[in-house]
Amino acid sequence: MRLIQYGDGDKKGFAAVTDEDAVYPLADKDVWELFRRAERQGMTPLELIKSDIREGTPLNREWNSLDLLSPVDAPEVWAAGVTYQRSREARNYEVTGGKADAGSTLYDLVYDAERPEIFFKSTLARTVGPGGSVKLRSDSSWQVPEPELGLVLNAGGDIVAYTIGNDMSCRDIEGENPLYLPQAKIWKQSCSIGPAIRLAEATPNPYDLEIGLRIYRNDEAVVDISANTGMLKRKLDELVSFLKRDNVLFDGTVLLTGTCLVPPNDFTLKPNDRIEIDITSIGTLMNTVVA
Ligand code: DO4
Ligand code: MG
Repeated sequence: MRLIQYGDGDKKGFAAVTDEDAVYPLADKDVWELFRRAERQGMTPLELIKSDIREGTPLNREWNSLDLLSPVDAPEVWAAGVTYQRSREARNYEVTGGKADAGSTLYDLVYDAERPEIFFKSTLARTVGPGGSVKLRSDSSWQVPEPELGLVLNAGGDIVAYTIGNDMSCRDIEGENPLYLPQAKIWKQSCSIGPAIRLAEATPNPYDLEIGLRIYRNDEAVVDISANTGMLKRKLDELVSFLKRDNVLFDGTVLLTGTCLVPPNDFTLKPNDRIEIDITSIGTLMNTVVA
C-alpha cells in the first residue's frame, strides 16, 4: 500500500494507491493525521486504509496521471554516503583520478568504520517532487543523479515508510576537497523525493528492492543501470540510530540511504535530460533537468 499527495484544484489531495494501482482518496490531511486516526481506532495504518477502501470508491484515474506532489512534506532530508561498494569506487575515482596505486582513501576508511557518513542534504524549500525540475549547479561540469532508497521517519525515529530519493551531486566539487561536500550536495532543487511512500508495514523486505536509473537525452536512453538494496553495507536501523543520536527529528524527516548506482565516469547531466528512478513496489520518480 502506497500513499500519495496530489494537487486537486486549489486543495491538496491525499490518497492510498493499492498494489493493483487503484487510487482511493482518504479523508485525512496527510500521513500523520492517518496515523493518529489509526492509533485512536486501535488499528495499524494498513488495517485502517484497508477498511476505508472497503467502504470507498476509487478515482477513475491512473495515479501517474494526477498532479503528483512530494508524497510527504519533509522538513529535512539527510543522507548517508559510501554505503555501497559502488559508491566507494566512484568516490575513490573522484579523489585519485582513477589511479589504482593511490593507497587507502578516507572513503575506504568510512566504508569500513563503525560510524557511517551521514550528512545534511535538503530542506522542504530545496526539495522537489515527482515531475518537478532538478537544477544543475552553474559552477560544476560533472553532475549526476544519485538514486537512493529513502526512509520516511517520524519524530521518534521510527521508519514508517519508504520512498525514492535523488541525491543530486557534483562529482568534481566533491572530489576536489571533502570539505566542499555541502556545496557538492546542497543547492536550490538539488533533491527530489517521490512519487509515493510505501508503508513500512506493507514492505516485507527492504533489503531486496531493485533500484533502476534511466536518463533520457532527446528521448534516447543514455544511461540504463540497476542494482539491488541487498548490496547495502549497513543496516537501515543502524543508519537511523546514528542520525537520531543527540539530534532532533521531525515527523517526515527523510533519510536517504546512499547510492548503489553511478553513471559511467565520463557522464554528466545536461539541461533537458529526463531522469527516471524506479524502486520495486514504490514507483518511478521522474524529474527533468534544468540549468
Ligand atoms: O561522501 C560522499 C557522499 C556519497 C553519497 O552521497 C552516496 O554514497 O550516496
Ligand atoms: Mg548519495
